[in-house]
Amino acid sequence: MASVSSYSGSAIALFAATIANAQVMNGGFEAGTGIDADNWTEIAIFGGAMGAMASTERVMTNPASGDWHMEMNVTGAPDFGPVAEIQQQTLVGSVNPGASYDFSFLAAGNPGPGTVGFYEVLWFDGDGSNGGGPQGSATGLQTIALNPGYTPVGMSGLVAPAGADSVFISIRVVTGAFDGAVGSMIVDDVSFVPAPGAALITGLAGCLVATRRRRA
Ligand SMILES: [Ca+2]
Repeated sequence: MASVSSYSGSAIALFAATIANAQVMNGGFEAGTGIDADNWTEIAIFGGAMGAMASTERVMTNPASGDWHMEMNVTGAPDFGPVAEIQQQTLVGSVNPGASYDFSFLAAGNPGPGTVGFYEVLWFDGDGSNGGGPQGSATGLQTIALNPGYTPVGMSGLVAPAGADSVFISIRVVTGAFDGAVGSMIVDDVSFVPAPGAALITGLAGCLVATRRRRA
């Protein structure tokens, strides 16, 4: 009996998390295999011959919620400035033109010399009905203020343009091409959801339409 009730608790928690992150899949990084999180592209760009390194891994060191989060580390060298990044393109139909959305995540980090965190959300045409690919930037390229503790990051009231059916999310940390350039960033609870105010307005508009139809 104990195992049954703990299973239903997990199922309810999972259901709630799915609703909260309706547009982003696996925004809390709980699903995955080892260091690879499902639904996310994990990128680590480094090279040269002088020891530059980058890593992007799902880990359990310091989650904001659940058991897992993402960790990105960069170490620069005189011949290379590395990049550690996560990306996700949401499903076709996850965004409706004209609707308003809120993008948010939690980030913390140690911005050593030369290190900056960035994020950007691009409107995207995933089914190719409007030429395919990016349909403009929702947020512009934004820097992330990195503090030792998790801090909310993001932007609200993002209105989807005509031709957008999804978004492309990029969160990354970069450092310089010099000795001593180093930094790290952790991320959890990535969310891209309809703005609550917009949902309310849509609901009210629906009521007005229904009222008019009834009178007619
Ligand atoms: Ca998590």
